[in-house]
Amino acid sequence: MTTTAVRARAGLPPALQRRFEAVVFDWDGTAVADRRAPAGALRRLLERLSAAGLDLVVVTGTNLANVDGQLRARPTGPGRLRLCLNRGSEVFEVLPDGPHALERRTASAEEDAALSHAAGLAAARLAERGLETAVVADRLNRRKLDLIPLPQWADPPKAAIGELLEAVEARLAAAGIDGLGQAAAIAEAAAAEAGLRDARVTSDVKHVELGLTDKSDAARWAFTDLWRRGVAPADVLIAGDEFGELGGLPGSDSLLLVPEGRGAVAVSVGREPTGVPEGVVELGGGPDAFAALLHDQLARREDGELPPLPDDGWTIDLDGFDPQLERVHESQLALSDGRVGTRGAPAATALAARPGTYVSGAYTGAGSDAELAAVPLWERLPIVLGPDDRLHRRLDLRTGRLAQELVVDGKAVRTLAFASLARPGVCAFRAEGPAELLHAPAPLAWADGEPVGRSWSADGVSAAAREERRRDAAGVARLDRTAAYGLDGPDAAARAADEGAAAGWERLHAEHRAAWAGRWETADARIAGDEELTRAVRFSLSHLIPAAADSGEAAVGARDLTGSAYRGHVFWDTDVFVLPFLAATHPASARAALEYRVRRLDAARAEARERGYRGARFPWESAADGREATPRVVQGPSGEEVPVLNGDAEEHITADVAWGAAAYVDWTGDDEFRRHEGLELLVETARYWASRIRVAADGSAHIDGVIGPDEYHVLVDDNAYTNVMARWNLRRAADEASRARAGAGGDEIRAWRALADALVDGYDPARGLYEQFAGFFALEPLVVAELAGRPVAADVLLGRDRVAGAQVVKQPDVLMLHHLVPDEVEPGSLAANLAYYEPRTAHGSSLSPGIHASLLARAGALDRADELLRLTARLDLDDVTETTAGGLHLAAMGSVWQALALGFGGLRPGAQALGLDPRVPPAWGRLELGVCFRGVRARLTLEPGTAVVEAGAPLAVRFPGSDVVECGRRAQFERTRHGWRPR
Ligand code: IFM
Repeated sequence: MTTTAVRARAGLPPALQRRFEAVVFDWDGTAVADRRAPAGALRRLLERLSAAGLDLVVVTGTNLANVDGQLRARPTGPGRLRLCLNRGSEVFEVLPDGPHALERRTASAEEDAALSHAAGLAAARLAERGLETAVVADRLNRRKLDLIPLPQWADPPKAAIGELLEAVEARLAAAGIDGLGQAAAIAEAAAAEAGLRDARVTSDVKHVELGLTDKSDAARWAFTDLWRRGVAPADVLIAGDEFGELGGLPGSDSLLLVPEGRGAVAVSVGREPTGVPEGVVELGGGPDAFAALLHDQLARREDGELPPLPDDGWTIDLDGFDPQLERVHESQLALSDGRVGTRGAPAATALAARPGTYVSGAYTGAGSDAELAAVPLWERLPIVLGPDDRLHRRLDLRTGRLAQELVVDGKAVRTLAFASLARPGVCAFRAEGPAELLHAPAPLAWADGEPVGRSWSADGVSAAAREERRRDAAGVARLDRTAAYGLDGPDAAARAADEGAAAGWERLHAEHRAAWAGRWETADARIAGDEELTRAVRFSLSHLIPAAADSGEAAVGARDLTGSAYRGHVFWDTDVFVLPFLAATHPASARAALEYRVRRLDAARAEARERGYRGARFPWESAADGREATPRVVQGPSGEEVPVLNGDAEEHITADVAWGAAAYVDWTGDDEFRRHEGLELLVETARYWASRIRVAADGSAHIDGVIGPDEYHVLVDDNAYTNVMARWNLRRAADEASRARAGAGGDEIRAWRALADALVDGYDPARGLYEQFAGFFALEPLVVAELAGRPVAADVLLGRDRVAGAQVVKQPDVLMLHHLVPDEVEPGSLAANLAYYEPRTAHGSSLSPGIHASLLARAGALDRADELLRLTARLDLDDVTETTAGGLHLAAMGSVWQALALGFGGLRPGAQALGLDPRVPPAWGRLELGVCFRGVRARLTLEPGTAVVEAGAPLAVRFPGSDVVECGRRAQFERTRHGWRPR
């Protein structure tokens, strides 16, 4: 940091003594003294700030020729320079080759006529009082009524505004008008009389201006745009010179204080004769002071200062170090970009901590021994955290960044880490503190602190890291570290690390933040009346967003890359619980998760063949090679050996994989996949079922000896879930193969349909119930809800043998059918099956309560649905099942999204339209959801009686019992006695 910058900083008020991520500023009087002032120094400063990653937004009433003509900045980024001009009517992005228009709001012919009419009326009203004004027709969206008393004021310098005001007020007083405020009120009344809706009446002292837009529109645009780049209002500095009243009117820069920017820091560098509104920092000093502020921001960035992570409702904070809960906390604070995941352990070595970095698809060992490979860590410092030291960790859910503050032996170290969502596989770490605490012997290290070096490679996984150190004038040491991981060999890892380091920490940071913000556009969900529930829901979404990379293949394990439980194996959790979220919010990631299955189709064929069947049989658990990886025994609660039969018998996985592929097609409309890989998956899985099904002498078809989703009952016959999913699989394969005229011949297709029709499904029309498997209704009748609080591990509570002989269900089994394939079950059978099975379900799996929440919402039982949604959303936050230490329950997180989107929102990807059937609990007020259907991104605002669809392009929606409605960019519907109708 230069000595000038140190001096400039020393004089700044505390609110400004920090790093900002964006500056939104006024032009005339703030950035430049006036329009004739030389701006060369400012140009160079803004270009350097852009290169250092700061976003800059000019908001001014004037036009492009004036601002760009004076500034001529040509920034290279990563910080963006945007010009919001003409009082909020135009936005330009300035690139190295000059300004490019981003937005332009032009008045329609009607609006223009209304403006003229309003301005004419206003001029007439003023004239009636003896004040003659000329109406100046201005570009785009406004008319100005000239108040200038004398020609010498035609282009007044900013410094002379006080004198001009006096002269104008004298002129108004002569007409009996009490200041600018009253002149504006007269114009406002005229605008209303002329029927001009939402007119903006302002004054720059020279004129009274009537317009369709003003600076507040520009500010609103700026904050929305910054939010989309991952910059929260709390990270923004607003600078102006006229916040206080002028001539009875609010200062023009007070229009920058819009609700969208609540939380931003505002500073005035103007003279402000009437003071500034509450909350605005009064600095004074004009453009020189503004330049000093910018210099300070530049120095902070060039010194490598860490960006703050403000607590704006999107963070998870953990204070202190609790050895008992440490591993739970590390899972909760895990970072991932879909290719590499890292637990949120302290950056220092600490007893009881279990740091870990995992690379997607990187396993060691084979068969059931295959487990996620341990790779060296990238976020370690050479510090040991003792019992008296302090630790605070904050995860920003919106941008996937983890900040830590450690105080070790009284010395403070701060860090920030992220796994780049913009460059999956690349991780960035920054630390500041005393040099000796940052000086690790090598950038890559093992969990116990043992140094590894700058590069590492084993078992096909490679890692490389680069480091840069510096020290600022105040003596604070700083460290930037970039690491890269991958399966493409050491050269690729080294190249990615070099490229990351060359891009620089600020660029990595800015692009990562923007990538996250982009994902929230379609992934966010908000329960307007409940910020704590919203935060818990967003916690789930924030771990689902980076669950899968969006190219190549993604092996998404049950705990993804947040912990080593289940050894990183892939289950149905991915296809059925996680994939719908990805397909409906970021299809490329869903496609990568499916690619994992596509590339293991041969392994699945081998599984089927070796068991004497045809087609493809997917393994219950799998790792890199796609072969069965389920352990054969596990240790029971008292250390006893428990045989595990799931690998042999939990066969529904084969239909689940097919279902995931179909769900992806239904959400995305990806025809290429549908006709090729998707068809192959459906056909090969159908072939498996066709060879697996036993046809009895009476012609009925059966599947014997399976385990359904309810794992308390093993080796059962005719499990309703397995049979109906197999039926669905055969029928969907038949439909797709006939439609494509490929994949299977007519005889085979006919045989599939016949088998599907013959499969028993356990439905008892008299009771309206599906029997979970043959003989279930004859088991000991036990209602677990009456025996214990739930969730409960009923097999532990009652013993494995007792639950095996009782009507106690671990997780939805029959009910999964109502959730996944409602068209395959008896119409109207949801209520009876919910009423029967839910009280008998222990919710002994984390996969259970979220699906029930979804179904209960569909059935209109909103209170219980809300209760189970809350339980699921807090499952890992509260470590409800005491298993979070091993990693987050990603499938449960997927079920949180499904409960909201499919349950409460009633979303269904239909053939011609997105199905909608909202059931919003009145206590919630409003449920807001993002979604992407067939390439169209939409935002849904759902209330008990209304639904608003805002889409980036025309979107077809359908409410139950109604025709398809083609929504434009915005459509509103209301619930009537006859169903939902457009309003
Ligand atoms: O796939 C699940 C299963 O349904 C219940 N036991 C845990 C598995 C992995 O999450």
